Amino acid sequence: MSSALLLVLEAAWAGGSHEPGVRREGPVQAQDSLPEGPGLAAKYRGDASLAGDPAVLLFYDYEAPDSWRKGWEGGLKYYDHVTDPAHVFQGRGALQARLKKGTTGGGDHLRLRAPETCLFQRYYVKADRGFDFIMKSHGFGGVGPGLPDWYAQGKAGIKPTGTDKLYGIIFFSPKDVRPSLYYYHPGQKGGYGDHAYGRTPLPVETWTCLEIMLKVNEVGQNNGEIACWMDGRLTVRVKDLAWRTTPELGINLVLDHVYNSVPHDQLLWFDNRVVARRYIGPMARSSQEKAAEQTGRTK
Ligand SMILES: [Ca+2]
Repeated sequence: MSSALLLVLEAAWAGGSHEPGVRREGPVQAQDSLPEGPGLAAKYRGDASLAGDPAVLLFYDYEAPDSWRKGWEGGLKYYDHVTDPAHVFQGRGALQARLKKGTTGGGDHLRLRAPETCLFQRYYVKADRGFDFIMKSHGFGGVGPGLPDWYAQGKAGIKPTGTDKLYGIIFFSPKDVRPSLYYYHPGQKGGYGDHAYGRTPLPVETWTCLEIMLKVNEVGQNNGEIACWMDGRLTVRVKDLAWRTTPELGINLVLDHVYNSVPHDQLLWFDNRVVARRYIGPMARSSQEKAAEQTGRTK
């Protein structure tokens, strides 16, 4: 990350009706601040009809048993559809990821119809008790014209050229499982991608809203970015990235998690996954619904 500016943010905002109060480390200009708290989803209580918003490209509530596999290369075989209310965030269905001891897998992707320049992806995740595994979660990729889809994920250890690929994904850090960012760009130090670590561990046995943004640079400028939010709080932001040297390289892949050598059986649940051209933010809920969830957390 030789030329990129990494900003790790410690958010004081705790949700609800409070205005964001963010202590920033580094020279952040007010005019280029990223949104926090409520976003696009605030207009659609319970995410109802959010799928129809013009800014939304993909929406998954996992209510149907198997339609969520459609279009995904690899078939998302490590997921089961579950309806146990204990593991559903919203509605009647969610996905359960099975990470079996000693297994390696994942790395699925969905191809977008046309390259995009800035996308957001929000989802809810819940880790089982004892979850301690380092793994990648959800993110974005891009491959240049004529290159196969798998090139973005399948060329690990090779630095991008600015015309061939880009890659950015949320991953859970070693030891305390902090949602963090892992990304490949031409300015990275070595063959493998750069890391930018969040500070807040992923809580277990409770739902957390994660969101990632990837914005490509304008060709000839280093104004690309990647950022991560937890429950509407901006937790990691990397600026000044030059992802590409040609306008033909954009974001054309939505990525699903990859994992290697699982140390012991682990489970994760996912619900309400959205890809949009605008900041999405947490799901809008009534005060009663929030109170019910808070009660559940303290049990
Ligand atoms: Ca659901």
